[in-house]
Order: sequence, then C-alpha cells, then structure tokens
Amino acid sequence: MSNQIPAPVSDVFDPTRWRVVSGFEDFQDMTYHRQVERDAGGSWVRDLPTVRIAFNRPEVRNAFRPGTVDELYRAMDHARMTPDVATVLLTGNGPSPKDGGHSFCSGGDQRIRGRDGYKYADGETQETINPARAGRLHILEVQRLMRTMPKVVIAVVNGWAAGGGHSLHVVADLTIASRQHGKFKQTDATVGSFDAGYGSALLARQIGQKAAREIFFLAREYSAEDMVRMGAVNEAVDHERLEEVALEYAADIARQSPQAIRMLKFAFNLADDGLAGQQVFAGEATRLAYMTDEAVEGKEAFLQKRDPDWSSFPYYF
Ligand code: S0N
Repeated sequence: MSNQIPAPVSDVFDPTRWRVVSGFEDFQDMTYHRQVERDAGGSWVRDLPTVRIAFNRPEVRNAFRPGTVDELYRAMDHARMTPDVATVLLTGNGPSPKDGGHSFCSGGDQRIRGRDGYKYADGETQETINPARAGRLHILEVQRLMRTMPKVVIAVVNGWAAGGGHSLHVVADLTIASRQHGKFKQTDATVGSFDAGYGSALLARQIGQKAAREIFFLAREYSAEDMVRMGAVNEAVDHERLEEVALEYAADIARQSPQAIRMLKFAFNLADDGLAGQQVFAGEATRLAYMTDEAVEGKEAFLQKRDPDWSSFPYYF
C-alpha cells in the first residue's frame, strides 16, 4: 500500500488519516479517500473501515454537473462493493479559493441546465454526445444507491446544503453539520426545480409535513442548530472538529455487527420505500435463509432428483 500522504482538500481534512483510493486518482469533480492508520513516521499500517467521498468544485459551492454525478456514483458503488467498508462520509471540499465560502453541495449546476435536463459540458456537442448520456437527471440514481447500499452513509455538512445538495443530506442515514458554517436552504422552487421524491417526501416523514413544507415553500436559510431542533440533523459540531466527530460516529458504527446494521438500515427504509423497500429487505432475508440447513435440503433434494425431506424442520418453534 502506498505510503503517500494525500494533498489537503479541505480545511477540516487531516491528510495523515487518509489515502486516495486506487483507481480513482483521475477524478475531476470529486475526491475519494480511504481512512488509514499510519505509524509515527507516516507509513501506512492498515486500512480502516471508513471512506470519504467529497464534492470538489468549491468555486461553485460544490454544484454538480453530469460528470460530477458520474464520479459520485462510481465512488459510492465502489464503497458499496468493498467488503471491509462500513461507513461512507459524504462531504464537500473547500473552502472556495474565490471567496472562502464553505459548501457541502449546492445541487445541480444551473449554468448548464437545459430544457431537457443537465448538459454535458467541456467539449461535448449535440453531434458528439452519446444520446444515452445527454440531458441526465441521474442524481436520483445516486439517491437510490445511497438508500439501498448496505452501509451507513453520513452527510458531513461543512457548509451550504442547497437544492439537490439538501436532498442528498435528507437521503443520507445520518447528518452532522458544522455549527459555524453548516447552512441549509431548499432552493429547488426558487429555480423552477423540484425534488418530488425523497428530497421532499422523505423529509416530511423525517421532520413532519408542516416543517418540510415550510423548508420547500419558503426557501429560507436554516442553521445547523435549527436543523437539529427540527430533527433533520443529528448533531451540530464545532467546524474544526467536524471530521473528527464524523470519524467517531464511523468508529461506533464499525463496532456493531455488519449484518445487524444492514438489516436495521433496510428495516428503517422498508415502510417508506414501499415494495422496492420490501424487495431490498427481502433480499437480505433470503440470503440469510440460504444459510440454513432447511434451505440447503431444498437445493440438495433438487440436485439429487428426490423429494425434499422437511421432517426435521418444524412449522412452529
Ligand atoms: C448555495 C447558495 C445559497 C450560496 O449563496 P452564497 O454563499 O451567497 O454564494 P453565491 O455567490 O451565490 O455562489 C458562489 C458562486 O457559486 C456559484 N453557484 C452556487 N451555486 C451554484 C449552482 N447550483 N450552480 C451553478 N453555480 C452555482 C454562484 O453562481 C457563484 O459563482 P460566481 O462567483 O461566478 O458568481 C447560492 O449559491 C444558491 O442559491 N445556489 C443555487 C442553489 C440551487 O438553486 N441549486 C439548484 C437546485 N435544484 C437542484 O439541485 C435540482 C437538481 C436535483 O437534485 C434533481 C431533483 C429532482 C430530479 C432531478 C434532479 C437532477 O437535477 O438530477
């Protein structure tokens, strides 16, 4: 494993705690780090079970364009499939080199919003773009992945969470926010946009209909402490301790049974996610059932071309 200490990417990022995840060094709009333990000389000792995925466009308050969302999805999916990762910290890099502003994410990049969705930028033209990738609203694919991945996702809100960035914090399992710089504003309706899925309806389940409607209809600014009072944020912490507290949350999560955590996450989701939620929960239940002698008997009987013998498996116990 590389002993290289990564470049600093944010004012609350301690480079000695992280390494860049191999294969993701080419990211333009995001960064992806794995938590590590190092010895006193700074050499890598072992990986720890937390990853940090961060928006890296602080000059536009970490707004996302299609390429940003592609990278976010890739990192999130890699975290989903990495067996020894328990927790994902989703956050924003910064502050902005232009004006020192802090941001988690300000949602879709309004400069490239077209009538049919968000356009690919940087050299893409109507003629060259793959039609399957044009005009994409695929942040919703990321929301579904965050919701269904068997890991805990913590939104670490270091600055503005606005528009689609606000929705990402809603979809995360937990949210902690900077007391000094964490700010929340649901600007969707201000720019003629609306997250009519998790961003609004799940928020209403979390904090109640009146409060959620207030956030969307009035588009006012809320502090981290306002959000804690409403039940939308778990904890407001001093800015300089944000990463440290996020890692304390992750360390507590890593002490729990992985199977129990994922069954609990899917149980919490189930009622709000309807049949899709039931499908995810049921998939885990089926996987557990495959581990029983009873399920093995069913499979063995089929392969041996005989009737299954259920006599040692009670209907009730
Ligand atoms: C975040 C705000 C409140 C911060 O205000 P502040 O601190 O005064 O900073 P500004 O001076 O406004 O900003 C600094 C620079 O950053 C640029 N910028 C900020 N946000 C964006 C943005 N979203 N897109 C492009 N540029 C942005 C500013 O222009 C400024 O640049 P310069 O220095 O060059 O002037 C404030 O910035 C703000 O209100 N931002 C806009 C927030 C917003 O409305 N976002 C979009 C909301 N809609 C969505 O996100 C929809 C997307 C979505 O999630 C979705 C939902 C459902 C279905 C599909 C989708 C999908 O699109 O995929």
